[in-house]
Parts: sequence; structure tokens; C-alpha cells
Amino acid sequence: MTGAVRTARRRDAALAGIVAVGAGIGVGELVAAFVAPTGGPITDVGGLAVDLAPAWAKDAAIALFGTADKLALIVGIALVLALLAAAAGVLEAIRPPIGTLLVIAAGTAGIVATATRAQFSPLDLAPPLVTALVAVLLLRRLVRLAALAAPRAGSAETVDAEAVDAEASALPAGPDRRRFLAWAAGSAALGLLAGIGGWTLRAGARVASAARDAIRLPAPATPAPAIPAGAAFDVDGLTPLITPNAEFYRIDTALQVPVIDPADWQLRVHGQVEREVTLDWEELLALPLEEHAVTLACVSNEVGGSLIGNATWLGYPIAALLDRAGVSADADMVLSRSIDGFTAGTPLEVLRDGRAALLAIGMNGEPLPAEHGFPVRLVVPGLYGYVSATKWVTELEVTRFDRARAYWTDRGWSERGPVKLSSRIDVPREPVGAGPVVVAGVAWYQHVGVERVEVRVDGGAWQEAELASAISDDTWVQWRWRWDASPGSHELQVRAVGSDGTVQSSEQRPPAPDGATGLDRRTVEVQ
Ligand SMILES: Nc1nc2c(c(=O)[nH]1)N[C@H]1C(S)=C(S)[C@@H](COP(=O)(O)O)O[C@H]1N2
Ligand SMILES: [Mo]
Repeated sequence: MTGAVRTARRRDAALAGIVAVGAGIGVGELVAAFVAPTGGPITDVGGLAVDLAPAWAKDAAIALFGTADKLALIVGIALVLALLAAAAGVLEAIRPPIGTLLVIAAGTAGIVATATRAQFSPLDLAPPLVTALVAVLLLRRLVRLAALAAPRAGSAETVDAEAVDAEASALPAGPDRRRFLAWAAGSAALGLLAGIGGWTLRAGARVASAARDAIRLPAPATPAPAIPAGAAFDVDGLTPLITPNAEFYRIDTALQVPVIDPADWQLRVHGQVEREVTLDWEELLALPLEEHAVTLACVSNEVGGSLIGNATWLGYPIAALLDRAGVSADADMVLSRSIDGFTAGTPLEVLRDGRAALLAIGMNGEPLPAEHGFPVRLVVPGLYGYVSATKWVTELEVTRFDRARAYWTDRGWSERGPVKLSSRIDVPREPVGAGPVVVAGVAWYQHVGVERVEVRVDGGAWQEAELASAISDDTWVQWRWRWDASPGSHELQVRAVGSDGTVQSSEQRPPAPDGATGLDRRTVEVQ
């Protein structure tokens, strides 16, 4: 085989590698558009690169490329990937299956990059997996076709070195080579189409997340009161007083997180009002905003479950907005609607009794995360989320319970959903040694307040636990109790007593239709 032929064969193998990996990424981006709208193979690898890059490299990139630093990063990643892909093609041609292994290694890196993202769900693995699979299958197929198309040394097709124009193709355009080129061109075209499709579908998501990154939340006119000293116990394993956004439970019907550019967001207040009110993002930001800590709970939370979280929310009082619209005396409900059609029916009297019912834009000092309703959601202390906490909210319809039905009311859940008094044991989680043991957890009765928490062992007498200072009646409160544990297997139980004298019910009832009841219990082995 002549040098020119070898060069041409390697060129075809490199082309095979680039087409295979490129098409894999294209298909992966398309899959990402459906299952992981904020991610995707390129952005995930980019994210990992950004996370791993040393600070000086990031500073240099910003200094060199300014606001185009992200574009520069993507171009850089594409170049590196193209080089790797070409190498994989050549290696697969001359030393199979090293090229395949190289692609699998890169795919594994992509999967790790995805799996280590802060907000990861198993479905996010689909794009990198599909990318790797498509790339490997195409690489093997294209490299085989390229090999078939190439003349062997000494065969009749071997091209005389003198006849070869080193600039042009050194290989004869026989049927095998045309087949290879057709496959390569077809794969490239399909990959490109899939990629363009995926990026177009996700263009909205990128616009919105860029918009979110650019937001500077206004300072609240009414800041949250300082968290009282003694509100948080220093107990290992105890739920933190404020739930970090990345750990906040997420419940919604949205298979794909709705994407709203704040510049396009509008809230319409209508129905039984004197005048319709519309509010846009700039107007909302200019209003005097308030900050309040509120514990949000899901009606589906089982006793002892984790569908509850506490955050500091920044927003505008819904009541003030309703006043602006002038609510009809006949109305008794606000049907809030999200951009994806979800609805919640909230009693008007709850929204207007002075509690911190907010049209919220901030969560723990940040703009709302996409999953938690960006750019605007409702938060109402004392009500389960399904009747109050509409995310991606775009409409408030003032109406009546006997005229309108909300999403979950139509599916067998109670029309009204005040949060039930409840408590949870967080620690101990594991077997403990005999002697003093700290038992601790949280208790909540939003907008009423927790007066007392009691613990008992093996069904014995109730004993009062120590209660931390509450941030407010709208938040959960931590409790702890010192247990003198004796060896053996013991069952701990907890119950809370509300500020209104209500004692947490021990009757075990499931979440449907208006919230679970019963007592959290935990069996602990004492050695
Ligand atoms: N648009 C929309 N908003 C929604 C829901 C939903 O399905 N769609 N679910 C509600 C329910 S049932 C709960 S418990 C809370 C959960 O809010 P979180 O995901 O921010 O914790 O959102 C509420 N808001
Ligand atoms: Mo919920």
C-alpha cells in the first residue's frame, strides 16, 4: 500500500469517527430536548469542564472572550471532541476495538458528568447513553464500510502512487466507496438534523436559564425577620432548619419543566373582579416585596415522609394584588393557573387574612429554580401545595368553590387542604449504644404553630421534648429529647401539640383525600 493510499484510508477512518460521534451527539441533544431540557451531552460536558476548570482558566476565558465565554467553551469542546473522534476512527481502523473503547470511555465520562450534577434525575442519563450507543454503532459500521471501500495492498485496485493526486481523494470512487460516502453523508445529515431539532426545541430553555442567571433580585422592602437564636439544634442528621434549594422536594405534574422567559411572563387577575389586572415581570420587581420563611408541605406526604421543606420566599402579597383588582363580595376562591394548565383552588379568606401568602419570585435568596416555578409561583402558609402553591403561575381567577374545580379536586382530593399538625423523627437512624442518646426531629402546624412535642418509648408515658425557637408559626420547628437507652430493641414515637390545643392524631390514615394522619415511629436497636 502506498503512503498516499494509507493517508487516504486514514482520512476516511477519521471521517468515520467524526461522523459517528457527531451524529451520536446530535441524537443525544434531541433526546435531551425531551427528557432533560436543561442539560444535554454538550452542555453537561461543558458544565463539568467549567466546574473542574481552575479559577485562572475561567478568568482568562472571561477576559479573552467576555460574554462569549460560553460560546468559546462550546467551540473548544467541539474541537477537542472532533480530534478525539478522528483518533477513535483511525484507531478503530488499524487496532480494533481501541476506537470503540475510546468512545465508550468518553461516553462514560459524559455519564459521570451528568450523574454528578446538582439536580440529577435518572432520566438525565438517557442523552449521554443514547449518544454513546449511537456513536459506537455508527463508528463500527462506518469503519467497516471504509475498510471494504479501501483497496488492499497488492490488489488490482491498488492505486499507483504516481496517479494519486495527494490533495484529492486517493481512493477510487468504486461502488464500495460510494456506499461508505453515502452512509457517512446520511449519518452526518441525520445527526445534524437531530441536533438542530434538539437545540431549537431547547432554545427556549436556554433563553430562560440565561435570563435566570442575569436576574438580580431586588432587596425586600420588608426583609425576613432574623432567625431567632436557638432555632437550630446542633444534632447530626437532624433536618436543617432551612432546606437548600437543591434538596427541596419537588412535586408537580410537569413531565417537562415549563420554560418561561421572564420578559414574556404576565399574570392576569380576572374573574369576579371590578377590573382585570395584568402584571408583568418588571412591574412585579418594582413592587415593595416581602420576605418570609414558610414551610411548604405536600398533601401526599406520608407520616414521617420527606415531601416537606422550609425556605425563605421573596414575593409580593397576593392580597394586595387582589385589592387592586377589587374582589366581588360573592367570590370565595382564587383559582390559580400555571402555564402548563395545572390549577389550584385557594380559599379567598385565607389569602386575605393577613398571612404571608406570596406571589413569589425568590427562594432562599435566589430566583426560583426552574423546577420550583421560575419565574413566579404562589406560596401560602398553612395550606398543602396542591391547593395553593401553583408554580409557573400566569393566572389568578377570582371565582367560587361551587363554580370552579381545581386539578386535584377533580381527581378525588379534598377541595380544601389545610396542613395537618404533624411531627417526624429524624435521628437516630442507626443502631446506638446504651446510655444517653439524642432523639430529634421536626414538627409543623403551619400558621397555627407547635406548642409542644412529646416522645414515648415502647408505648410508655409521653415525655416532653425540648422545642427549638420557631422562626414563626408558618415554619416547622426542631425538637430534641434525651433518651436514656437500655439494650434491646425499642420503638420510639413522637407527637406534637398545636398552639390551639390540638393533639396530633394517632389514627393512621392515608394521604388521600386531605393529608395523612398518624404518628411517626422508629424502631431502634440499642447495643
Ligand atoms: N404548575 C404546577 N404547580 C404546582 C404543582 C403542579 O403539579 N404544577 N404541584 C403542586 C404540589 S402538589 C405541591 S406539593 C407543590 C410542590 O412545590 P415544590 O415542587 O416547589 O416543592 O407545588 C404545587 N404547585
Ligand atoms: Mo403536593
